[in-house]
Amino acid sequence: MSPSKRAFDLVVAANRLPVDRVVSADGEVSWRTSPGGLVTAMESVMRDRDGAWVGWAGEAGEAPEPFEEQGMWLRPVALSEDEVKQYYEGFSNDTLWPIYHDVIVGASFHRQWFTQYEKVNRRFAEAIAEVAAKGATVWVHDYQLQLVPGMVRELRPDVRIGWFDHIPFPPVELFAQLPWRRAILEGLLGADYLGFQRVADAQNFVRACRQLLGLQTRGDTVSVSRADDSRRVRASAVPISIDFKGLEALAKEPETRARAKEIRESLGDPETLLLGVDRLDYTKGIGHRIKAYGELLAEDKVAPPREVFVQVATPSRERVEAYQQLRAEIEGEVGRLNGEFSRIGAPAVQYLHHSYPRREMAALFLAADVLLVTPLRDGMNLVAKEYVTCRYDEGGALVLSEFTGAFHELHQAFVVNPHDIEGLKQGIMRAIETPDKEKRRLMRAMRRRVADHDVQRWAARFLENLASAPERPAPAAPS
Ligand code: GDG
Repeated sequence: MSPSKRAFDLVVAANRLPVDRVVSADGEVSWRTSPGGLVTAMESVMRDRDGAWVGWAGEAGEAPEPFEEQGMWLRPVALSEDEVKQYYEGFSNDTLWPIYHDVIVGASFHRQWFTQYEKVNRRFAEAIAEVAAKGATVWVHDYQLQLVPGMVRELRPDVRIGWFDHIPFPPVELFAQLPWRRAILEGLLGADYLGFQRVADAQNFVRACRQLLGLQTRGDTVSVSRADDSRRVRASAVPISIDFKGLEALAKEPETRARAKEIRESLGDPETLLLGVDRLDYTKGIGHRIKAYGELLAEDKVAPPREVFVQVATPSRERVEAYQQLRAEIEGEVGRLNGEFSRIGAPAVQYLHHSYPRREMAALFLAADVLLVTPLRDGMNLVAKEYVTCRYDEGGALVLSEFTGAFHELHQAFVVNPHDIEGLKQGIMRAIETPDKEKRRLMRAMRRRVADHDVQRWAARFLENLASAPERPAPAAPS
């Protein structure tokens, strides 16, 4: 069989391939595993299986030929410059992302963007159909590929199709704004099983099917009944997690621990090091966090160098206007606080618009006394789980927004509503002032939760749910 005609029992599809193209100084091209939760999660699933991954390689233009990398068959999907603008930056990140995150910023609706979204989703579906073996399991990821399940079913009725939603699924009142709501729901209903981060997300989806498509629903199951297609589709919560063992081992390495110590020293060994780590995204509540911290500085409840606040804001979606505006706002606010409250050698806020290697992230987590996770809406928030995972010493405290998926699992966090600035300030102060012994107890409980519900368990649960999804009813006997 020629390499381009290989067929696989497990096919994963996500907007991006799990690798980045690296070109060395002498022009040699190689591929490096890209950082991020999805990749780490799926790596462990793909490791022992005969699996293929369908996704965009990250550069506009022609796609590289399919290739094998780290035991996976990678099938790149091409995107033109226009498609990147309209399918990815436009429809995915400027229409769907705001609607699915409670319209924290307004969504833009352009018919042309949806046309491109449909076109690209079809290209993904065709690539999946090409590499899936007979009866294969197909696992589609996230909001960029919501039409893919239906398209794959048309092309390949023999395969089993699952979809996992990494972000929230909005209440029907918001979802209903989308002029393309019917196409999206019908696309998703092409799957046998749909996985969501929270029970509420799965319920929102089921309700949308009932109210907008008039379908019958019962509990977590939607009945699709068309002349040519009569099935039941299940939608339930399978919250994502992280590779607990792998990350904890990295945090325990002497090099990471030494780096954590060095970070604290270089910040003047503060009594309390507060940390935020987020993609620079308006969903993450970075502005609310900075506002609350600014008021604590003004009230002299915190002061550098006794308290130090480090905010890592990883560059993200820099060509989308809302993200450019957000960056200007956050950087203006950080500048204002530093102008007012910094002392020579002791800045009030240390702001870093960079992305860092994994070890550096683990060292930062290990160094931080308080982690601030204050999103206005977030599917899960892996950073919260990574923090408790790195704290093998049971030190540290987590301030956690109730609008994250993680809130539904990490009950021992210092819970805040980021819209309530007074409450947020109190949450931060409680995290600083609670006695260490009590904080240790809380941290221990959160660590147990993540250790028991790690990413391997998440993937296994998703695949079990997919395998046991309601079977297609036997076709009626001819009369
Ligand atoms: C979406 C959903 C859901 C960040 N900066 C660096 C870096 N990161 C890593 C973090 C973490 C991941 O990126 C970010 O994951 P989050 O869950 O916090 O947020 P999103 O990117 O919005 O992810 C979210 C997730 O999908 C999974 O389903 O939880 O709700 O929005 O792993 O550590 N990693 C490195 N350098 C950085 O500078 N190495």
